[in-house]
Amino acid sequence: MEALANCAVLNTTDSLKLSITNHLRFTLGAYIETASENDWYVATSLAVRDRVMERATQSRRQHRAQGVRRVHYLSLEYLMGRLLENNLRNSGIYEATKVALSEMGKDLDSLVQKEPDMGLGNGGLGRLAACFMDSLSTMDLPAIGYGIHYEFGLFRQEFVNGKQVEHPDAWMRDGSPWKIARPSYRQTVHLYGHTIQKFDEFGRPHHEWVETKCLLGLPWDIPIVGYDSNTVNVLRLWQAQADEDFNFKVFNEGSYIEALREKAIAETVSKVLYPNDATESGKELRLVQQYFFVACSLADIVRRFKTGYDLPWSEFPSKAAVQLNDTHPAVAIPELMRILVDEEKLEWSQAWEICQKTFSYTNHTLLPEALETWNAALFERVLPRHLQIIFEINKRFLEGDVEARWPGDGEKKRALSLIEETGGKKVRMAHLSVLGSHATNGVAALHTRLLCERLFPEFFELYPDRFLNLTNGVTFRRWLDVCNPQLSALITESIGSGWLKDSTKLIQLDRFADDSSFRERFHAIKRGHKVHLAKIIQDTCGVSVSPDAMFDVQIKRLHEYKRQHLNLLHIVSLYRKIIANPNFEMAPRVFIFGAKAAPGYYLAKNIIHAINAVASKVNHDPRVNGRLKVIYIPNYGVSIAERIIPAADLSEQISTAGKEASGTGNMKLALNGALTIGTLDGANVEILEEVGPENIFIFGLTVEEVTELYAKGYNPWDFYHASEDLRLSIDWLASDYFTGNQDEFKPFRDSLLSHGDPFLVMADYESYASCQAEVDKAYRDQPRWQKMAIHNTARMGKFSSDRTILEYAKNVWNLPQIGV
Ligand code: GPV
Repeated sequence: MEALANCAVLNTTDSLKLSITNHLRFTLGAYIETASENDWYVATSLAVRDRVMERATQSRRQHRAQGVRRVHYLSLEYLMGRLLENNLRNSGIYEATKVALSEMGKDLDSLVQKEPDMGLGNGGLGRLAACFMDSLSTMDLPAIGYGIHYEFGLFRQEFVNGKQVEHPDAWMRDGSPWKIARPSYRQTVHLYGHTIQKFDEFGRPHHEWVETKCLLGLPWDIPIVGYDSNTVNVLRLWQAQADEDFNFKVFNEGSYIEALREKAIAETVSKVLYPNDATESGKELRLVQQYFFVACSLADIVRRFKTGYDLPWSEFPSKAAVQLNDTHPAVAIPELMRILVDEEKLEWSQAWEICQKTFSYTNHTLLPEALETWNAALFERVLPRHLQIIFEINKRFLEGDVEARWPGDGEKKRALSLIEETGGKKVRMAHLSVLGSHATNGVAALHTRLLCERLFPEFFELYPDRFLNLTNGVTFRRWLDVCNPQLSALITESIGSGWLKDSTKLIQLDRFADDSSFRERFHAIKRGHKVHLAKIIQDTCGVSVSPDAMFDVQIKRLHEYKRQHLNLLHIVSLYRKIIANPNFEMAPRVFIFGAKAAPGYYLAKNIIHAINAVASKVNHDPRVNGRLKVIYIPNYGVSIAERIIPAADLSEQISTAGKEASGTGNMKLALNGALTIGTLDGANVEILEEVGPENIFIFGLTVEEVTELYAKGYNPWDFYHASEDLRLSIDWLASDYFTGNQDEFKPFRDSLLSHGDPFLVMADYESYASCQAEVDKAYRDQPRWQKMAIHNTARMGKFSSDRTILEYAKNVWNLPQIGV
């Protein structure tokens, strides 16, 4: 690893041994002889961190010296998972560390398991942010990630009698060796209060925001190590604190306890991640969280601009790009306006131009229930000045560009307004984001097309050049090199190691599909992972599964649009057929689910219960005779995903067409040689283009067919009556057979029938079931299956987040790659 040659001496086994033992002795005060496994994990991480911090400082110094433009990625979620192994492999010291530890009688692979997941995100959006951080460092792009230092990440899921129960996730109860407090960069944030208008000596009005409440933001930095690169960027997470002399009046009046109670309230702001995935909740604390981290981050960016350069404000966008990860940080737009107009006294129009040049926005969903709007009255109470600014932006927009383009057209103004007027005023954060930025992107080709045609048609008409597609990707380091080192080594042996940094090279693996000895090795690696996963399943679920069965995997958040219930109906149908016909032939299958439901999402929880109820019947029914197992792995998250994905044979990507913006699990699974059964939705469309129709199983209605079906009038009962298989399966599931209570899954059945089946499960069922029969046939022809699997791995090069991030850098941020 050439890039690290300058610190080669630090990376020898002896040097690592010394560092680890020094940290054990001097940082942790432990005896080497009696140190706990956790002590060893912490000491090892600190030894790695020392080496990484050195490079973080160098990167920062270099970025500052060259005065480069930086991207600031604003995201309310980062699903980082564990850091130790990733950092070791990315910085090329995994082997040396493994040897160092083993010479001291310790096993690195068991130490890495001690690390709790850093689960500060819900699902795809948060994991995408984590993959992007990896790619930004790997591609030597100057970047800072900003987010919230949640004390509690996404809840830990447990099943009690098959039902989901949530527990707090105290991921940093024991501290974390990766994060470093930066008290000198603390920021103050104002909230609530009211505004007053004042006039300067020339009679010009300006606004002051007064009688606010104050919060402090303490930054924690986490170094982000790139693979084979010199750049170490940081992820900066803000923790909310009460003002030092918080409520000193109450203190002085002797209400010491009362004052401390208020202090505790201030600190709730960064206490916990909201567990809703792709659904907005509209709660005041959520708005406060959003503003808190945005205000801290922008103040930090502005501080760097003011202290680092002596440039006019017009140059601000040439130094700072700010990416909004969905609308969650969109309050950054009025916040920058407030800073420029109220504090820096810029003219409105100049401030607005700076704003639009600075920001860009990624949309991650078309689902109407996920589009954020804020009740204007609530917004005004929390951020009175920001609401005024939003009204002013809106007024100038509607009277300016909109009136010029569609004179006198009230309908167009209603459609484009930042304020929704029906049923009480609401601020539309998506409209604010499109208007306040120079670029809006979707996350897969189909999604971007629908964004332009259906979600923002008027904006697209007005500003067609602002819209672009940037198809998602995943980091091949974590999602192949770290989670599947055996396959990574086989690939490197076959085509060299260049593919880890230049994913287009992966295609060189394609020709090995015809090499039977390669196929055997590829298959043996898959089987090894299945044996390992089988053991995990035995330990966590108490069910034994055969590694020779097909591992059919659906891992993602539980959501009706993702249609775990479509999968379940098909399982119930197979179960029924097996019982009806003891000689029913099928390749043995293990259906594996992993999914958390938002705690308040009643129907999703009912579906979880149904899957568990079916599992407990199927897994204990002797008539099934090994053909079918159903496993629901509890507490799905990044680390367990790293065990499931390398072991998967089949990847379920079965959302209703037009609903999944992209999906990223689909990419990780195909990369690890799982075949996809999927709809023409999200990035599946592009996966099909890459692997070819002969290497994927596509079923179901297309976006256009869905539209036609609704235009004709959709009635799920038609499908119920037309398919005996479907009818018998639904009725059986809703009977008392699975739980002893025939009302248990009534919500589930009602949603599919009397409540109109909003995600077209009934309409797609037959197509899905017959596609699954094709899958069964293909699996029984193992040489064919393995060829298909290798083609999948070889043809995933497009879906590296390095490619995605270079497209952002070129087409949105105008960022150069920095060489050392
Ligand atoms: I909006 N996504 C998510 O995980 N949480 C959200 O709040 C929203 C979107 C997801 C989409 O559902 C996926 O299709 C997509 O792959 C992912 O964001 C990353 O773009």
